[in-house]
Amino acid sequence: MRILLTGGLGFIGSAVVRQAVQAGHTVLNLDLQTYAGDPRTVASVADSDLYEHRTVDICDDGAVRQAFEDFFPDRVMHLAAESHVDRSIDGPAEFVRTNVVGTTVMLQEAQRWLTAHPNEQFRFVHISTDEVFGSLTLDDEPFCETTSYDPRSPYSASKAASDHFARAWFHTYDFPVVVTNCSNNYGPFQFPEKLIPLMVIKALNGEPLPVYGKGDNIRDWIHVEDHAEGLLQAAIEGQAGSTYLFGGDAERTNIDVVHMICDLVDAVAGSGEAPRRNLITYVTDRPGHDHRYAIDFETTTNRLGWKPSRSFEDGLRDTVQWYLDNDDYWEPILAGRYAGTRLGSAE
Ligand code: NAD
Ligand code: TDX
Repeated sequence: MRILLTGGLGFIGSAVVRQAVQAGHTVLNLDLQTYAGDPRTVASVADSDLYEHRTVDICDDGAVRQAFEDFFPDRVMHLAAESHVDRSIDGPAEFVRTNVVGTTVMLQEAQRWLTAHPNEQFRFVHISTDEVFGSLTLDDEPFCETTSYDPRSPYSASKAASDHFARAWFHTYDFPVVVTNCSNNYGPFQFPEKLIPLMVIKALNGEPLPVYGKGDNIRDWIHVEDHAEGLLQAAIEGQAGSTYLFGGDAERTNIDVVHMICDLVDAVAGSGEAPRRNLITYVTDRPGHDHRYAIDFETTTNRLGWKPSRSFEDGLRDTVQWYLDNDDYWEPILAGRYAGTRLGSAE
């Protein structure tokens, strides 16, 4: 495939780039390199003839149009976004710009290009999140393809809007859109504002571990490499107009996740600060904090043959080890563009 991919210097996009290039696909990566983008995430493939990066804002229609004209893609994989719920509480406007306006620019320029260069194989894969479906109680059934949208944070509202625009392009213009919605990802190269890397790094440094509210919120965790495999399969085989859900089959409360991280860090990093469970500090809850997300991905398994291959226990152990071995990835970030401070407390 010739994949025009957005957001490929970020956490999930870079995993897709690494897998795609290793599988022999040609990738043009459009990424503005915001605070969340980092070229080190794709260093392993950056010298390949199959890979090119351009510093492009997805809201810049001229630059996006030029990329289509130069590259002649047969797939678009659109991952560029503002992705952190807490930042969306502090500054929602940027989420509207990137996630809503940026997505419509990508759809418009892709459609313009496809109209001029018809290709039956062409797919526009729009990558989204389970947060668009809202918040579950313990008794609710997991989200599925037909669950109604009920976004509750500025982040999830902006992603929901972008999903609606993607589907509108399919229904209105017969443009071959595929939408994917996935649960919480974890793994190497995740920016340290997110729960798992933040807790691992703070535990390694012997700092307080800020758990929001009572720590009883539930997330379904999927390893980023499992998600990237699913996304590439959806790009290859996905039916235009279809939605594919990806989940990790690993629902955990936040406090259970933090306990696991404390115990793993105690085991791999030595006993200096042990037991690190003593570092846990309950802090003011996230405003509008969604209680539970859970995904029923059986239809995706039936249609794509995909299911996650890594258990949360194995994946989390490997991830903790990765952050321990790669302090040269996160130490400069903490010394520069994100110091590990609380975001989105609305205080
Ligand atoms: P990330 O924040 O790690 O990376 C986002 C990337 O987009 C960065 O490289 C950034 O430089 C780039 N970007 C931001 N604004 C841009 C712009 N205007 N133009 C071009 N590039 C821009 O995000 P992530 O966690 O890798 O998430 C990727 C996608 O997957 C997002 O669409 C997100 O909503 C979705 N998603 C994430 C998760 C998760 O758990 N992280 C789960 C499901 C879905
Ligand atoms: O310091 C923290 N303490 C804490 O208790 C942080 C950063 C988070 N939390 C809680 C909030 C959530 O219940 O941990 C849970 C996970 O938080 P995040 O890592 O911020 O993820 P979440 O808000 O669930 O959203 C993530 O999953 C879906 C991604 O950031 C989104 O991009 C994705 O769409």
